[in-house]
Amino acid sequence: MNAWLNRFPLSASADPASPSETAALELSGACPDLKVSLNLQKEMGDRFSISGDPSGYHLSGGETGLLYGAWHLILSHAANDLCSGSVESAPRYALRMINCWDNPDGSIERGYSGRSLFFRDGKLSYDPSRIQTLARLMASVGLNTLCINNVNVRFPAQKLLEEDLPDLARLAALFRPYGVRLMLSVDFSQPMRHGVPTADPLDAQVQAWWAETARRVWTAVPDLAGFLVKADSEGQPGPFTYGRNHADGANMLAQAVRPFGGVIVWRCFVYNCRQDWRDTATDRPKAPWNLYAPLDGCFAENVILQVKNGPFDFQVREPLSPLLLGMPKTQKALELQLAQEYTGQQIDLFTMAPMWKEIFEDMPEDRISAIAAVSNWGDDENYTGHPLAAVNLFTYGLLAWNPSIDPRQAVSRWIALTYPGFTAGEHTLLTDLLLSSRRTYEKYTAPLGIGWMVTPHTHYGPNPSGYEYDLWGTYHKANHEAIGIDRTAGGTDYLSQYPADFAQKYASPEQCPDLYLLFFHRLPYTWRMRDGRTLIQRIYDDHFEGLAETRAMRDTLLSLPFPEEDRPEILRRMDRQLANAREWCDVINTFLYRLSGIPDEHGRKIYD
Ligand code: GCV
Repeated sequence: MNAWLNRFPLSASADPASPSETAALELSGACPDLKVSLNLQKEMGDRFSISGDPSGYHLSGGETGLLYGAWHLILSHAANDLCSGSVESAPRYALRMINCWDNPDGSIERGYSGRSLFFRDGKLSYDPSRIQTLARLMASVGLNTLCINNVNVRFPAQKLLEEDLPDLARLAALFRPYGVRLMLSVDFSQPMRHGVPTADPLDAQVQAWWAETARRVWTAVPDLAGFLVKADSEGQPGPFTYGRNHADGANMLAQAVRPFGGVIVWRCFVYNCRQDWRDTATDRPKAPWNLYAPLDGCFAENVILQVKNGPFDFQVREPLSPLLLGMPKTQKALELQLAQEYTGQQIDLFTMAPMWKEIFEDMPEDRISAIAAVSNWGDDENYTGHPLAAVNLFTYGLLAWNPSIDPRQAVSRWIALTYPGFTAGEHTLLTDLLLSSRRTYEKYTAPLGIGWMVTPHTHYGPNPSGYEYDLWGTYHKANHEAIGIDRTAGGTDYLSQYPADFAQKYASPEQCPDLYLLFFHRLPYTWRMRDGRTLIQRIYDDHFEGLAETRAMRDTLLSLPFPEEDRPEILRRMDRQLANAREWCDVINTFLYRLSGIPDEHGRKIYD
């Protein structure tokens, strides 16, 4: 098991009752040689302050603040960087969430690390010691909210609000001492399972059903964080059926949960998933803004709109979703995806911290009030399938606490905690490799922001025409002359959804950053890039480079002294990544060569 806290066993007899008690236990278990006096100041909440030096520290904080402060000390101790002086720390966001897409049958939608840690055979069923490890993993990096079930709520997940409530209460009790509050994804049409003839949010019977349901649920789990809702999206029910808008739907639920301090996290991933590919008037990335921006200011105080980082769906590169820069009168959460659905499925390496840095460079931190990420864990022994994919879970916690973290420092800290035996040189090699892995993956997959050249449905491996004549609104429209979509004023006008200064960066193909070029522009293969290369040559070069970098990555990994429990798995997955990179490189280059008829200037092998 390669989780970073594997080296800090909690004593088997320990059964903490509260986060502050957990803090004391964790410290005494992990750092018996460290003298720490704890000072509980409830009003500090998640915040903590530390003063002292390695001969003794004073740690003050609220119930959870002490826990996060304790982990700060434990991890600093383990990474050999305990400091003298004082530290004050407060999280940027109160809600630091993980969303699991786990189904009651134990499967995980877009899960790449085994089966669910919570569900089996239609109900909650778990190993308490693994739950404790998960809770500790979350607490150790300051994560505090966990939605355990899939946003696609399919029967029998509804039972979590019904006869499975006592089981839910038992699970919540396991997480509570670690400062982790549960959340549930709910089915908007659930009242109809109980004799209510409609799920219309303006119907009094519906409102009464949700109010009574909230009362029952919060009686069983008094600190439940709230409900997460995917409505009117990819087959999920929602207010549209009744001619109502999403503020009507979200506010009705918000009213039901408000007496108990609950929030409604309402997802903005809504688009027409039955588009006709012949329809050029519809441009999928425009959908979230068109739907939600007019509703700014209409949502209740305890509603948070959860917005994916890009306007499509977690592609290797997308511009920032315009919703994240707009809707000033609405609370928003940024949604990231740790599960590597389109980004290598925890076979290929894809370290996300550099990508998140770019997101926060485009979006001031105060535009959002919460943060969420789709989980990348499952019941594989090491939790994340690929041992090195744990870096994304760890660094996400650091980011949720402080979005200005430096990606290099965050990744380097995870390596120090996970592979403490590495020399400084080995440590740097792995840090560099992980930090460059996203760019490498990007080079050998879909070019220059175009996205969507993956194998349909599984989303692993190349299939450039796979989605081209399908219903999902994800087209590249490559023909013999050109590729890409014009999303400027002369095209679909998606660009106008951004503030003018932001839009300006992308408006002309001459100025648009290369990596976003084909997201915003349709260009001939002979287009001259700023560096003098033609567009097609740049695409060929990227693909050959991506493959060469993957080969080099393999050599580096082979040279590193990973512990025996990780090494075979890392190398096995690396071989699969290399095969995948080769496939992508050859398929994309061949696809575009066959269309364009333009050979590689360097005469490298492209199949015809
Ligand atoms: C949970 C994409 C994924 C779906 C996922 C959906 C979402 O479409 O492929 O598996 O459903 O996003 O975020 O709701």
